[in-house]
Amino acid sequence: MSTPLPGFEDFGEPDGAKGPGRPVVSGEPGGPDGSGGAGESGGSGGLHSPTANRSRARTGSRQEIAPGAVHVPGWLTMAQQRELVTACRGWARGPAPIRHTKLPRGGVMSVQTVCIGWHWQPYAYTRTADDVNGARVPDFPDWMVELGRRALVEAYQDSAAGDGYTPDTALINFYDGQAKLGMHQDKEERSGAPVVSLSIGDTCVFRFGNPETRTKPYTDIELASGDLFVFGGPSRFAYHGVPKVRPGTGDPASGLAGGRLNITMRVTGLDG
Ligand SMILES: O=C(O)CCC(=O)C(=O)O
Repeated sequence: MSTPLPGFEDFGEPDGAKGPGRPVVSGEPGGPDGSGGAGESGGSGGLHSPTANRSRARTGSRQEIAPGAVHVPGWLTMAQQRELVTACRGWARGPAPIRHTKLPRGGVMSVQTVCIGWHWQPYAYTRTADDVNGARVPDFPDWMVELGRRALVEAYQDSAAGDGYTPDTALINFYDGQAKLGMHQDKEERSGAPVVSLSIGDTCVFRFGNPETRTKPYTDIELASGDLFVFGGPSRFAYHGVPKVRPGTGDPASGLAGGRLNITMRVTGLDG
């Protein structure tokens, strides 16, 4: 598919969103405590603020779903969500536009995906989007590496948890109200480093299982706009999926008037 699909690009384009891979807000300090408010509408608590996410999780709501798998509700500020939406919209335009991934047996995924750093297609990573238009995918930005490191510190409540964590790819998925993602493992990476998942827009049901089987036991949780989910350690290769999105549950202030955006940062362990 060579042109961006309707859906992600059409939903509530925020003012000033231009160009691929550049957040519009940069270097803005957070509020007095650096955290920003849960419903803030200004530019406070942007992606470059190292303190923006401090103490943002709703008190007592951080939850370990399985060993090494942690859900942190409300971790991203609204300003960060908007910046991420803008950056992802830029990447969705190209050089390799967002697409419904074709599966080897002829199926097509209902989710739309665009990649940065490395391009994923079933079931390998390459630097060029060979199943789209052959273009090289954008570099993985340093600000996202920093965000990934802060995510690990928060999820594992360990100031050293992000040390040495250098994600080099992200799969950016857009779900309309009907899209789903079947139970699968993220296993094309040659690294056991954690996966950092960020959700924006409509709430979804996220099913998190176990590394052995795509069936039970699993836990269903709701991932809402701004939520962080990290899975590493014994849960790094657990099956997971998205059986349902709840249309109309997102806040357009995130920059998405509808649908759900999910970003998973990973370490490929690949060279070149
Ligand atoms: O959308 C999500 O929350 C999960 C995405 C996912 O599992 C994947 O990209 O492999």
